[in-house]
Amino acid sequence: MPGDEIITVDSLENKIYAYYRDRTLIEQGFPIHIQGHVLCSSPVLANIDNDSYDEIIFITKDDSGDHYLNAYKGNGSVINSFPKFISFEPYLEPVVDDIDDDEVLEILIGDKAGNLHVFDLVTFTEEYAWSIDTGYAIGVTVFDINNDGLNEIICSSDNGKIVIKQFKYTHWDTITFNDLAGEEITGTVSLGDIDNDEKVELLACMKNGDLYCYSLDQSSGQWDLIPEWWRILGVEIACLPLLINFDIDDV
Ligand SMILES: [Ca+2]
Ligand SMILES: [Ca+2]
Ligand SMILES: [Ca+2]
Ligand SMILES: [Ca+2]
Repeated sequence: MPGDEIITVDSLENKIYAYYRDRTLIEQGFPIHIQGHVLCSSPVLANIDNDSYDEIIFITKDDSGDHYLNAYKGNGSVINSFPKFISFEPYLEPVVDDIDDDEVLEILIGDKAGNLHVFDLVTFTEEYAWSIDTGYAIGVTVFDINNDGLNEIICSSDNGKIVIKQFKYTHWDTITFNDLAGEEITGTVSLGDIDNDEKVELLACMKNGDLYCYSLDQSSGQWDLIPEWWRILGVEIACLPLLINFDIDDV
């Protein structure tokens, strides 16, 4: 049924198609095509209205160059009060998660001035905004790196730094990685326990073909480079393979 688990695909014709898991094309309400708008992001799925189903969320740009956040239900209908006007030029693929433990989803969107904006997904009021060091935010991921039940925001920037924002209820801590030798990261970093030692690893792919892997020492808070996981792939890497199981108790 529409709204059941689906796979969405954006096309070069600025349309979003949706498929059931058995690869059947959903025809009711799809493909989504907003006339006069250019699709500016891949779709992300998140449950905005607290029913049992995810909505499809994506950014578009209209003829005058204004950007909008769009949200559609699985039957192709628009969610009330969307689209939302975005007052800056978005740069990152949007990421949706609850980053401040209030059981309300936020959406994270970077801009070309190097800031990361965090909005309440439902009301689209801006809750937080940070400048990401001196570079552009080129990738962001949300993950509980220290297993304390609170998500961290891990943001990679084009100047080879990784900035981690850590929610502390009264404030946010910032941890900056400076160890990447100024190499350009290809985008979002991946996190998970890749060697099953109950410590989380961070994988970052560099444009020069290197793959860096760091392990977090929880007691010192230091990220240690794991030499045996440092791979020189020797080819330019376009993106990072995803780690499938993010549960740090598991492999
Ligand atoms: Ca929903
Ligand atoms: Ca929240
Ligand atoms: Ca945490
Ligand atoms: Ca590990």
